[in-house]
Amino acid sequence: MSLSFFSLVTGLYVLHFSLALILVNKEVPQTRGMLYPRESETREVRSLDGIWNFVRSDQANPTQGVRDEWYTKDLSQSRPTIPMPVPASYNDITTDNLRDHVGTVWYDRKFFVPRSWSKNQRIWLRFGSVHYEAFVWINGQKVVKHEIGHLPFEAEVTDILNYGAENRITVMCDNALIQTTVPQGKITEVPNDNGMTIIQSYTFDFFNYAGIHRSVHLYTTPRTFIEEVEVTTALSENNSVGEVFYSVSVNGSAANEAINVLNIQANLYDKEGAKVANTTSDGKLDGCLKLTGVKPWWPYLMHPEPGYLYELEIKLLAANEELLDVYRLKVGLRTLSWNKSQFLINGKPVYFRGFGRHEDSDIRGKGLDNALMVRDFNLLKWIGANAYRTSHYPYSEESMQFADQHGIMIIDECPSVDTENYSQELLGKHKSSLEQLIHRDRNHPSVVMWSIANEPRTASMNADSYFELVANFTRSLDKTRPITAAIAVPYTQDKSGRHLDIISFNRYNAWYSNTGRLDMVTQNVIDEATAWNKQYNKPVIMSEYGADTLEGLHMTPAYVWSEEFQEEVFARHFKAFDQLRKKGWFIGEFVWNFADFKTAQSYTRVGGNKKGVFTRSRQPKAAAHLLRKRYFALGRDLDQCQFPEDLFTYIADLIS
Ligand code: BDP
Repeated sequence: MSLSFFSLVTGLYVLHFSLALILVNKEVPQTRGMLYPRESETREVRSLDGIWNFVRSDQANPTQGVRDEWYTKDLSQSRPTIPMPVPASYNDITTDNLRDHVGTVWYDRKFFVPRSWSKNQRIWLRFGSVHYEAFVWINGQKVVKHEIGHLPFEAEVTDILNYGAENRITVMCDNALIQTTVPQGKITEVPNDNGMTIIQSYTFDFFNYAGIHRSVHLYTTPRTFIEEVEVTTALSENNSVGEVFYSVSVNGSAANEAINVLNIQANLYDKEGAKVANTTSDGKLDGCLKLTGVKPWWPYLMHPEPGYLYELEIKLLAANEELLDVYRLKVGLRTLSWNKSQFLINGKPVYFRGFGRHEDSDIRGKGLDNALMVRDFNLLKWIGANAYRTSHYPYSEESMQFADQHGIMIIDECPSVDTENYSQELLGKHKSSLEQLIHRDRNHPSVVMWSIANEPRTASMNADSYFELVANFTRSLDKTRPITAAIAVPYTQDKSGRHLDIISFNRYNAWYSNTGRLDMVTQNVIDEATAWNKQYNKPVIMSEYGADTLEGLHMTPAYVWSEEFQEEVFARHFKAFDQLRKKGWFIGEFVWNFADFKTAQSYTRVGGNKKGVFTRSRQPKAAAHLLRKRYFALGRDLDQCQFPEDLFTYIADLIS
């Protein structure tokens, strides 16, 4: 072997090793507390939502506010402020180009803390979510910092507040996404007409809305209080006997001897308010409530009474029976199980019929909006869907509660989109996003699956060990739900599927591939789904398919972007799905997307992504009526649901 050949081979070998990343499974910080703020006889909740004062930093000088300590006085004393609604994304509120601002922005407001609140209790400040990174001060003192949007965070502020007086809260929010944030992005400095400017780019297909996206609350707890409640359920005897296992954590050292021994009194009430089970623990913080004649939690259209919820009342008692704290939450009794071909709820196989969605609307962006949420659930029920994926990040806690109540199943996705350039730091944050998500959502009966990523670049060499660590970590936090990821790389290249329980794949036949070719949909879908199943021997879901559609554009024969084309694309997929369903391992179909949504500017997007079955203002396109007929037909075929009276338009008396 010549020397030059030897060094070439060595060079390649070294190159191979330098590309293979050795990932270490490091611990991630554990979330504590953060129960959804609810009033009770021992707790008060106050909203800080409203109009706040707002300042954007100079893009070229994002840390100026911190250096100049803007948080030590009213923002208006440092810079002219503008009014900004909370909760809302700040991007689409003004008429100048705040939309494309990159870097930090500042919010502040004043609020009173009543004299009746005192240091005899604890006061907590809680944010439903701030995107992407938040730094919070009260009365000039730093109270909390949090990274990763769409997830709650809180801090105790008891010792910082002025009681019976005015207080100031200041928030700095940073929307910058880099290669080690979740999701990832890139910041580059480029020349423009005024010299140099900063550009934020990202590969994911939704607008990087930012700001205080969900509600801000102050709430009180007693000094010794219920910090965590974790609930799991079991059903037996043909779903007629139920068990609710609860586990409580208490925080607060006992200032008085009497509360050194704590007991939990747990009461379970049905929908009518009748007590159906109760226990009192003896010095323990966990236990089980058993009940007969259970009404299990069923998905919408799988049962005449879907989304049945009990109320679990947790009372923390001192040894002398003194009531220290009370927290109530809704509980649905259901079981989940899965195998190589099925996913079952309460022992019954599930066929998912749903959507990928976005939290997105005109003006408020990703800001929590109850009107929009209720409208969306009305539309989901109108169209006969039984599920959606929280593509591509955790949705509001309010919507999770709503899904519980309405029996809509959720595939709960963490904010990792288009995951690539795997690194130790990214792994840590990705795992942390799942830890925070599972901690927040573990008690929701509607959550039936965790999605650990959307369209990760799983063909790359490091994806195997990366996703093994992410999936194993997720499993270590919750063994009661299966794990999936929405994969888009070809099955021949994927390195993540073997770490999942259920395979989900996204594919745009007749749109991104074979554009306009309606004759190249059905067989391709059948072939690809079958190949995924063959490769991994696991249940398969088509988690995205669809076509951009401009409402009101009609063309026959069907042509891309027209309403006719969207309907045809759907129908060709339905045909594939029906053949796949017969194979026994195909368990669901999710249209992309529920509604049109905003994206970054691009020549492929007219005002955003138009693959919605509903417009951005939540009105149906023609395909919505078609999809509705299919979803109800599936509901009747599989789950014996009733058809709504207006499902079919009268055309003629065909019976006589
Ligand atoms: C998929 C992505 C989704 C996009 C969709 C599209 O998962 O976020 O919006 O494509 O391009 O690849 O419409």
